[in-house]
Amino acid sequence: MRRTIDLNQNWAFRLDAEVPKVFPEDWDTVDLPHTWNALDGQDGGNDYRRTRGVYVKRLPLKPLDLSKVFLEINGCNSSCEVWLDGKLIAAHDGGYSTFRCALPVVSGDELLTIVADNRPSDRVYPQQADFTFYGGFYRSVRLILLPKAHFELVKDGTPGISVKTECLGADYKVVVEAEVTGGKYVLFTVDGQKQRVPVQNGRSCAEFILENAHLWDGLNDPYLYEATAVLIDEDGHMEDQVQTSFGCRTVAIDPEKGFLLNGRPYPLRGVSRHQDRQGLGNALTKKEHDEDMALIREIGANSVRLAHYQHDQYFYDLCDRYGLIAWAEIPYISAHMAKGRENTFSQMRELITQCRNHPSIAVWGLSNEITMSGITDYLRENHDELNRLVKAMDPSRPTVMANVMMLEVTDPLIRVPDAVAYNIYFGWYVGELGDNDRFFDDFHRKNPDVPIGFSEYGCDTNPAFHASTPKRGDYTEEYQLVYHEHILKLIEERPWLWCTYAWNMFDFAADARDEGGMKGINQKGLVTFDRKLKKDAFYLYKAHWSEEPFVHVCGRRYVNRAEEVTEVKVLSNQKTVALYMDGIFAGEKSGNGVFTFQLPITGTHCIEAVSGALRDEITIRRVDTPDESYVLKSGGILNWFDASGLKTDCFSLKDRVCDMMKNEAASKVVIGCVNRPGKDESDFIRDLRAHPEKLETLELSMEEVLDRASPFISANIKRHVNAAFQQIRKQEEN
Ligand code: ADA
Repeated sequence: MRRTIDLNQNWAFRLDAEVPKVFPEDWDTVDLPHTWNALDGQDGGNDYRRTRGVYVKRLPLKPLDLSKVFLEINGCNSSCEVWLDGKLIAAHDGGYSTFRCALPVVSGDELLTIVADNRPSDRVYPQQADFTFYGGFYRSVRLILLPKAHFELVKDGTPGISVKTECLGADYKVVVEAEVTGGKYVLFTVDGQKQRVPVQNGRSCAEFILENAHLWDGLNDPYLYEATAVLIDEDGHMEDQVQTSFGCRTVAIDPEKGFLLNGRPYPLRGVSRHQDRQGLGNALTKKEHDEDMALIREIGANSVRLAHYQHDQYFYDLCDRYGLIAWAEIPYISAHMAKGRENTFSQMRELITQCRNHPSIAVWGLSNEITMSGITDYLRENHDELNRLVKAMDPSRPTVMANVMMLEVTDPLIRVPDAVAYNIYFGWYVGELGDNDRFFDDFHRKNPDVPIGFSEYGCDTNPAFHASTPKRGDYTEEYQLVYHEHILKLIEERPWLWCTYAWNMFDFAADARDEGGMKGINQKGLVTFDRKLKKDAFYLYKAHWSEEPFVHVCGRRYVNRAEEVTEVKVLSNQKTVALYMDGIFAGEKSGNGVFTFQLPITGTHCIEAVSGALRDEITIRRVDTPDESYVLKSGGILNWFDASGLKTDCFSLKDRVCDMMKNEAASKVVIGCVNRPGKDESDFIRDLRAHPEKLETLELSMEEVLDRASPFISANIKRHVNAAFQQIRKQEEN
């Protein structure tokens, strides 16, 4: 039978080194999981080391081990090379999936060198996105020692066993397949039923019927079965064994009924999650994954969008175990790369091959905001082919796309996958909260046959900032609450939204960012990057989604209040809440999640909320002058796309219109922007449309023109336009 050897301890490590011929005694020593960007990838400046990291270890094998030795790497970003005694033996592109290769060992103490490479690339996704691409071997690495007859483990990082279920009514047909090398039979076991099936052409397959199958039914009852496969050789010896859990359930997405689980409406209401943590980067252990899952379960989410790449297998296991429906996706994101086509296919093949047994995964995400940098025929073809690949590999799950808000709701791309969703940020980047409602109602009216979801929404929030009159762009906890209250109402009124995901459950690293008083961090989380602080909006979701009784008084960090009467919001999933100020009854309210009180304040007060045996309290203080520490000091918003290395040899929003009009391609983009009617557009832009000759001498930058065009020019729209200009070189190519 197979054996495994953990290789995570004591690697010699050095950045930018050559592959050594002998063990480098003078290098640093690190343990895996490891990233060299744990700190510089989270401190802002968009200057984290993107380079090659070289890890070296002497193999710990004894002669008897030398049957068939394979190396398993569960996550290396973004590409990796495997060297044995100074000879390159394998390579892999893609930073989020499992990769395995055979190690042609002879002595067993060969020098093993693995190289992680997160340098910019024009063919490995992601290259342009609002999160840090940490470099390193950030998940576990181990050896797998196999007998001569064994299950497949190299092809697309397969687990060796795949389980496909088919609903027959109350019964389920379960097809278990295995790919093998050698061996005569495979003994399959499912729910106590056994079948011994001969190996034919390296494969073996068995069909079982589960009568009155026990369904995997989301949060209600995430029931898991086990499937085991044992490979038996000619002499009847058990050579190798693999197993997987699986679930019996059906998923579907309907344009009007939304998401269906086991045939009934089951609207996906959840959050997105990135896989990094303050101080650790993406080098997490099960402890961090468990903590994240516990927080997601605490608010009562029934789904999680695991953005923007394949997550650790362990996290999908947790979704299986606790009944959270998962959206899985590859990092085909922000900008299509002409040379990246094969990488989209290989990352998708690996995602499906490695994750298809998880009942929690309901959809395969093809891309995220991929049209932001312009739409080409190649991009469209890439999506058509990627969608065909997914449907061929796994017809049981819908394909989806998360679109950027500027993608026209009538663009043919929305009909490539089985369902679409949009990342919409009105009320944060621009516009007002009601525009989110108008967007989805407009989409649904124009495309009644296309299932629509809300794949991202959120606003950056620094728990240090507070205001009694919160407003868009102030980064206060109070505005985050107003924002999410509005969106929750939008969602409750639109059951046809097949999914909705708050972006994001946790603050995460985006080293190019510098906004909201925090460098290098996207602060749209309901929980801070270190998982230590639940922002008030966390409890808003808990009040609407969780059964666990609680009361939470908002504003504990908004202590000093320069006003005579102050608003105190209480969040709870109880029907009524009473409020006491300094022990004196101050009122009782009934409500649905949010209970708002207006309190006259004169000094320092203890504010206590009570509902039955539940209670929570905060302290606030009346002050004469506003506490300046609660207010974001002015300073530009440096979005990730501002600083993500603008190509200076190409045009950008920063260039003057008069200069761009001298370039044929750039002038077309300028005129396209001017001629594009926008909501509440200004006379300024109308005048330019009526007198295009003015553009020839207009010395404003294109960004200034957009800012003057309409209040609804979002940062996302700017990204879109900027990326189009970035495709155009400034010098006419001779
Ligand atoms: C986009 C993108 C996310 C994140 C988000 C934001 O929708 O898909 O990765 O960048 O915007 O926070 O602006």
